[in-house]
Amino acid sequence: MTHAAVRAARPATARASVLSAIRRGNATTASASPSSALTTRSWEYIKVSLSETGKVGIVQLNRPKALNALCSGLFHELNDAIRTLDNDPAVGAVVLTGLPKAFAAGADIKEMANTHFVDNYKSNFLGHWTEITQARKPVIAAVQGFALGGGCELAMMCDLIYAGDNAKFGQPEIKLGTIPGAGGSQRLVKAVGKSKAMELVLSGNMWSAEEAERAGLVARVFPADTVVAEAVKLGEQIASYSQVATQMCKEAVNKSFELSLAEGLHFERRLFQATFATKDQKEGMKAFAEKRAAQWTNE
Ligand code: CO8
Repeated sequence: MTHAAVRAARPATARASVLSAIRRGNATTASASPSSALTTRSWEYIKVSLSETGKVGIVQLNRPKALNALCSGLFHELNDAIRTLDNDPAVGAVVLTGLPKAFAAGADIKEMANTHFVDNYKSNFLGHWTEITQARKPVIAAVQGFALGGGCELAMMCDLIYAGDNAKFGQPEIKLGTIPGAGGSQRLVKAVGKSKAMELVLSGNMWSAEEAERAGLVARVFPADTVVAEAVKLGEQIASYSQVATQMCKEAVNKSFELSLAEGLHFERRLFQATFATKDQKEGMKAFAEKRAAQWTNE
């Protein structure tokens, strides 16, 4: 679908209501949630808000002077926020976004430029970057502007990527005399295949949002100013389902990266069978037969 068609297909009122849902300070229904403390905490590198329903956590990388370069402190804050949102029963999904010009322009080059191998090795330098991949709740990346190096890798650590039409994806580490260090040579291959990954990693070139979508890196492209609202809308949809089934869906899809087809199918079948031990499966199928909306208890 073209951007014009996407715009036309979305009623203005729906757009407005989604946008109003992410206005900061509008999280009235969420005040009882453990995550509400995140929205008032004083952060140095991020901002956290909740959707109007309180069911979607929105984490915004906010280091504008450095185009959201990913310094160590930023990752500590990000991990704190994601951990709290992930452990909050009121939250069903998380959106991770950046600024209009940059989702993140990579690891902080100035911070790491003069570090050395032995120290980095001993301290497991940047090892805490991958904590976001441990989240059990779905994390949706909403990317505007540059997603380069570690920024592209961070987006790939999320469960799926929505891109604004101004997004630029790349792994330019080769231009700095180094290589991708957080998935650019691994997750990228799984997302787009060897030839396209090689081209991006070896050239250091950037892909437009359309190229990234064509390659399968990005699920959908939206006009840049609507991508966060669209990600929140998807988060609300996900949060409206059973959290148990959602967690199992995410776990099963992620296992496909690690297991052979036979092992993966075995894992999927066991999880599918396990859903029949949940109240939500009973409720979901009963509600279907009774032609009513399911009332999930997340049990
Ligand atoms: N690190 C530190 N500072 C940065 C970074 C960065 N990655 N990117 C931009 N900045 C800073 C600039 O230095 C500048 O600061 P100042 O105003 O103080 O000079 C400010 O942000 C604005 O940047 P520009 O003036 O360069 O803005 P432009 O619009 O002209 O250019 C670009 C935008 C093209 C994005 C450009 O800034 C750029 O090329 N940035 C670097 C991109 C890059 O190479 N990223 C890869 C970094 S390496 C990496 O990510 C490895 C990850 C390994 C993870 C390992 C985990 C275990």
